[in-house]
Amino acid sequence: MIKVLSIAGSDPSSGAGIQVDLKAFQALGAYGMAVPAALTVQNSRGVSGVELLSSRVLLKQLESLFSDIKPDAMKTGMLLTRQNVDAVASVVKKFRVKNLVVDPVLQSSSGKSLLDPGALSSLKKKIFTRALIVTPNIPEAETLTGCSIKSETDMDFAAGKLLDLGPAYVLIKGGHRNGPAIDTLYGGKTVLSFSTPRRKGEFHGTGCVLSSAITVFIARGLPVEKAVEKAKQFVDSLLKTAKPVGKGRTKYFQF
Ligand code: PXL
Repeated sequence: MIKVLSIAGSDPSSGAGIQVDLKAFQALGAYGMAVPAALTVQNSRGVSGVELLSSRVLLKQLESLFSDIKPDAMKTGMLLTRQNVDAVASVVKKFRVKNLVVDPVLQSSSGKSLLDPGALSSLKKKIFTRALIVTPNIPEAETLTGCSIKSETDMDFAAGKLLDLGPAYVLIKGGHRNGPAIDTLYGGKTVLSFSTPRRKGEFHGTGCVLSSAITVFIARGLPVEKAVEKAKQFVDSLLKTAKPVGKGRTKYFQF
């Protein structure tokens, strides 16, 4: 049995965060586990609040889990505080987590901050260093590097800066740009681009599902290049059938 873990925020509408991560793990046939790092107050119209959870309890949960069930791969999503980032980093170090997928969630689509600005340097210094792959979208890559990304050259430069922080791979997601949705993977022998058609509408949880699917494929032992390719195809298949679930416009995935 393949076991995977998500450490991320809770989205009660269950289109993002640990709830959707578990759905993706299940859909891909893995045994999914989840530890919440923070809570959001959220419905299909957006995030209206963010609540802290104790980093001490987060650490206790992770220590308890890792002393018993070691995941084959794990991902991090919304971590909210520097204390949470530090707790996750200490567990990654102590239990020598190798297959670490880091989705550097910074903001909700509605603009709510999902990571304190004071946690950025810890995330880069303590988590990125130990990551197999980091998966920022363009706005996240801009914040993480301080570079503005307007062209392919800018993206290559920002990816280089992120790779310098220590992860083996960086996947920059171009979904926020116009034209086809092109994600670019840096860190292997060659730079690889993955393109899928742009689907109509706004979607909720795309980044969460992509990083969860990458986590499952890595846990299965696929090389990162193949894991990203298959995860991207998985997300595209979900985009085709996604539908609004509440009063908001954003479409949610039906697994
Ligand atoms: O998509 C980013 C994201 C991640 N995790 C949680 C979220 C969101 C966006 O709203 O709520 C918990």
